[in-house]
Amino acid sequence: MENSAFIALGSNIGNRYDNITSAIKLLTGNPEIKLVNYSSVYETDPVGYEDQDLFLNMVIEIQTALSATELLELCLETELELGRKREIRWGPRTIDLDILTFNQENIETEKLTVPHPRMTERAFVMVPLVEIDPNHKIHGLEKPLNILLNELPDREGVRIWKRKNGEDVFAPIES
Ligand code: A4P
Ligand code: MG
Repeated sequence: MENSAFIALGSNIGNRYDNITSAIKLLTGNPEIKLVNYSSVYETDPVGYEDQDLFLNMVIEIQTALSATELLELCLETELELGRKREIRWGPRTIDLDILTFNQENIETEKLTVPHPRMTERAFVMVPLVEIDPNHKIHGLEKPLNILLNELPDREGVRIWKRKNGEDVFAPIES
């Protein structure tokens, strides 16, 4: 399991929490993937296409023996399995799985761009990511993630919904 990746999960259709936890179970059910860490779950205002319901978003950290392309394929299969239909770009979705980073690699193929090109502009990605790994540095970016997050304007659109540690204990995934 030599590769390390962060994956962002988002859902705003149906039982959003079920969709997110089912996706994590499907991904980590793969023998080539090990769950290393996960964030709290956040409820977030829609970004990009605003006339849609609130999202739940979170981030997980995994170790994997899969290549980045194989991981993307698994993410796309998992989205389909959970009933994802692609209709409107940035529109409503049962589940969206985005590979944020893969080791320290820069990947630019027809199907895959890593680091995810919009990740540092989006508080719904950055808040959960910084919760897990505040000092993480993205290859090619000078500032660590927590500094980049502090510069984002729309942080109040991201509200804690289920805390990982605390009174509302959150243990969606047996790993
Ligand atoms: N693709 C390329 N790079 C990647 C990557 N790093 N990870 C390709 C995953 N996929 C990647 O994805 C289209 C294609 O992107 C895939 O087939 C893959 O080959 P998609 O999921 O169908 O497209 P999308 O998600 O509609 O577009 P996009 O640009 O990924 O959207 P974003 O940027 O993910 O935004 N607001 C809130 N509050 N919370 C959200 O989660 N999500 C979006 C989607 C908009 N607004 C949101 C949220
Ligand atoms: Mg996507």
